[in-house]
Amino acid sequence: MSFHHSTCPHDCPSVCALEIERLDPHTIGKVRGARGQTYTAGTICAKVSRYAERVHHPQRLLAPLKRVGEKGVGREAFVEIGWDEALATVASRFETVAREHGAEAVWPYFYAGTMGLVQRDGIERLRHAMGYSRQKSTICVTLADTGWKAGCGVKRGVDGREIAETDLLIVWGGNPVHTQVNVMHHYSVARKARGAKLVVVDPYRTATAEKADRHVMPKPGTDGALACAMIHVMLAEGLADRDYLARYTDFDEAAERHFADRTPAWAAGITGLAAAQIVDFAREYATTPRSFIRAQHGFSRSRNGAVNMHAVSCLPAVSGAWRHRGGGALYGNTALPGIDQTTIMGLDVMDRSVRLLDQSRIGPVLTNDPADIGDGPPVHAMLIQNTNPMAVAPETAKVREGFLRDDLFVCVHEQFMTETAAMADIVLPATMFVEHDDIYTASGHTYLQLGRRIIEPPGQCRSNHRVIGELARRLGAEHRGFAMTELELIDETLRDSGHGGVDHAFAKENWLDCVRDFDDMHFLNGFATADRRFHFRPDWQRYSDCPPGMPLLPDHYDAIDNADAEHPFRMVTAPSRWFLNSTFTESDNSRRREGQPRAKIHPDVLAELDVADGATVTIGNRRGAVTLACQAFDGVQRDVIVVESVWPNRHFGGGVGINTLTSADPGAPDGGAVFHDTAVWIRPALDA
Ligand SMILES: Nc1nc2c(c(=O)[nH]1)N[C@H]1C(S)=C(S)[C@@H](COP(=O)(O)OP(=O)(O)OC[C@H]3O[C@@H](n4cnc5c(=O)[nH]c(N)nc54)[C@H](O)[C@@H]3O)O[C@H]1N2
Ligand SMILES: Nc1nc2c(c(=O)[nH]1)N[C@H]1C(S)=C(S)[C@@H](COP(=O)(O)OP(=O)(O)OC[C@H]3O[C@@H](n4cnc5c(=O)[nH]c(N)nc54)[C@H](O)[C@@H]3O)O[C@H]1N2
Ligand code: SF4
Ligand SMILES: [Mo]
Repeated sequence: MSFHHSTCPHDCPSVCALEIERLDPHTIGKVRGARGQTYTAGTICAKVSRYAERVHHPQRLLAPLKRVGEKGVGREAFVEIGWDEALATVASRFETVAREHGAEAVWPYFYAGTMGLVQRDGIERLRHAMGYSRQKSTICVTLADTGWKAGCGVKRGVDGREIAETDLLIVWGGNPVHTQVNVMHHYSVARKARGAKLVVVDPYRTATAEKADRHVMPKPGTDGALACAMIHVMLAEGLADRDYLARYTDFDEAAERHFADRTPAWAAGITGLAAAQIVDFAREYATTPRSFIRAQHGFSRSRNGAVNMHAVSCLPAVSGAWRHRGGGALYGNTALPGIDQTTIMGLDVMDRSVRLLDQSRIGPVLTNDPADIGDGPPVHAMLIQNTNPMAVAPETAKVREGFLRDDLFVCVHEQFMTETAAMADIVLPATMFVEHDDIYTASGHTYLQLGRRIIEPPGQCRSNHRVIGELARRLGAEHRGFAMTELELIDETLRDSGHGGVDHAFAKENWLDCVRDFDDMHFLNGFATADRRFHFRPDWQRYSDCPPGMPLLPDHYDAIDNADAEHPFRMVTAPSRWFLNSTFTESDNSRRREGQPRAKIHPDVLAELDVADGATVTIGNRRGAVTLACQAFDGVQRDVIVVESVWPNRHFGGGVGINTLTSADPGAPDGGAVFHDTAVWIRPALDA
C-alpha cells in the first residue's frame, strides 16, 4: 500500500493536487489532497474524494462494443467485439466517408472530460493530419476569455493565493462552494486573519451567497449595467484612482462622458436591483484597496457575456485595486505556464482553410443547418472523446435528431455508457486518469502539474492517446507525435515551452509553480495589449463574426433573450454540487445527494400558478418543453428561475433534459454557448 502523487483531471478551475492510495496494481483506495501544493493545499471536493467508486464502478465500459440494436437504448443494444474489428471499422468508415464526401465530412469532436493536455487535445493531431473538419471549441470559456482579453490582453490575473490576503472578496458570477472549493478555503483564511468581507454577485442565493456579507442579485445578463453604474459612482464621488487611470489605461474624456450617463437609477431599471444597493456596493468596493474580484464563468454564459466580463474587468482599473496585495482580479491563469502544444495538437500540419464547425452548435450542425454547413458536405462521420453532447450541448432536440440520422457514423470513446455513447455505432472503452500519463495547467492557480499512471487499466480500456495513434496508423495519418509515448510527448512539450523536460520540471515535486513576481501578476509592468494599457475600449471588430451594434465602451449590451409576454421568465442552468457537468451522474452517491432535477421558482410565482411546492411543472419555449419538480425558493427575483444541472435526459419527465431549452445561438463577438440566457414559460404539468 502506498500513496502516489497525481492531479485531478476534471474540468474545474481548482485542478487539485492529489495523493492516491494504491492498494494493488489494479486497485486504488483513498484519494486525498496533497498538502505541499500551496493553492489547493490538501483540500479537495467530496466528489473526487470518493473516486474509487468511479474507477471501480460496475458499469464501467471494459471492452469495445458494436451496436446491433436501436440507437439510444443503452448497453443492451450493443455486443462486445475485439479492438481490431472496432478500429478497422472506424478507419474504413472514415475512409469511405472521406472518399465519397470529402475529408471535411468527418468531424472529430471532443471536450474536457479530462483536462490533461495529451489525452484531451491529441485528437486535434489526427484531425489536422487528415484534413478533417476543425472544431471551434466554444462551449465553456470562449465568451469569458474574449471578454477578459478585451481589456487585459491575456488570460491571466492575480495569484489566487492572494485571496487569503484580501479585505474584500467579490465572487462575481460563480458558485465556488459547488464549483471550486479552494476559493472558499483561501477566503476563510482572510476572514479569520483580517475580517475580510465576502460579496457575491449572482442571480440566485447560491450556497456561496449564503455565506456572503452582501448578496447582490441582478437579473441574468445584466452585469454590464451593474459594473457601469459602479464605475459611475466611483467617478462621480471622487473614489476613482485618477492616477492609475492616467498611467495604466486608455481612459479618456469620451469614456468619462459615457459613464456619466450610466447612473445607478439607469442600472436599477435593467438589473432589477435597488439604486441605493448599487451605490453602497460601489462605495464599499472603491474604499477597500485590497478588493479581489474573482470573476467566474457563470456570468459570461449569455449572448452579451463577453461585454459583461469586460465591463467587470474594468472595475479594478477604476479603483486602482491592481496596485495592492490581495487586490485586483482573477478570471483565469491558464496562460501563465506558456505551454506550446504544437506537437500534441499537430498544429504544424493544420490547414487553416479547412472549415471550422462550432462545437456548441452540434445540434444545428448535425441537422444540416445552412448557417453551419453552407455549401460544404454534411457531417457523415464522428469520433467523440471526452464529452457527452447529448446531455451538455444546447438544443438537445436537434442534437438527438442529428445523432439519429441513418447517414451518420459515430464512434464514441468513453468510460461509461453515456447518452452520447448510446447513440454510437462503435463504443470504445477509455482509461481514467490514474491509468494514463498526462500534464495539467489550471485556470484557478499558477501550477503546472503531472499525473502519472498509477494502476493498470481495467479490462481492455485504452487511453485516448493510444486510440488516436492506432487510428492514425490505420488511416495513414502522418505526424511524429503518433509514434511517441505519452511521457515522450509531455517531455517534448515541456522542453518546447521552456520548462526543461519531465525530470527537470518535476524534479522535486509533482508540480511546478509558474507564478511571476508581484508587479507582473498585477500588471504593474503593463497589460498584454499593444500599448501596454488596460483597454476600456475593446476591439470587438477584430473578430470576423462580430455582429453590428456591439458597444464601443462597457455598457448593457441588449442582445439577450429577454423575457416577453409569451416567455415571462429567465432561466439559469447553473452547475450542481455533486455532478461535474454530466460526470458523476453515474455515481449512486452523487445522485442520492442531488435527489432529482428541480426548478427553483419564487413562491409568489408558484402561488399565481396555483402549483404546490414540490409539484411537477413544465417549462418551455420555442425549442421544446421539459417536465420536472419545482422547489419554492425566494432567493431569486420573481421573473428568474434556476435549474441546477446537468442531469441525464432520462431523469426528467418525458425523457428530455434541461438543454432542450437552452439555445445554440453564438454569443458575441466570437461565439460561446449561452447556457444561462434563456427565456421560458412555466405551466403546471399536465399530469399534475
Ligand atoms: N460541482 C461542480 N463543479 C464544477 C462544475 C459542475 O458542473 N459541478 N463544472 C465545472 C466547469 S466545466 C466549469 S467551466 C466551472 C465553472 O465554474 P464557475 O467559473 O464558478 O462558473 P459557474 O459555476 O458556471 O457559474 C455559475 C454561477 O453563475 C451564475 N450566473 C449565471 N448567469 C449569471 C449572470 O448573468 N450574472 C451573474 N452575476 N451570475 C450569473 C449562476 O447563477 C451560478 O451561480 O466549474 C467546474 N466545476
Ligand atoms: N445546462 C448547462 N449545460 C452545460 C453547462 C451548464 O452550466 N449548464 N456547462 C457547460 C460547460 S462549462 C462545459 S465545460 C460542458 C462540459 O461538457 P463535457 O465536456 O461533455 O463534460 P462531461 O459532461 O463531464 O463529460 C465528459 C465525458 O468525458 C468522459 N471522459 C473523462 N475522461 C476521459 C478520458 O480520458 N477519455 C475519454 N475518452 N473520455 C473521458 C467522461 O466519462 C464524461 O462522460 O458542459 C456544458 N453544459
Ligand atoms: S475541486 Fe475540482 S479539481 Fe479539486 S478535486 Fe474536486 S473536481 Fe477536482
Ligand atoms: Mo466548463
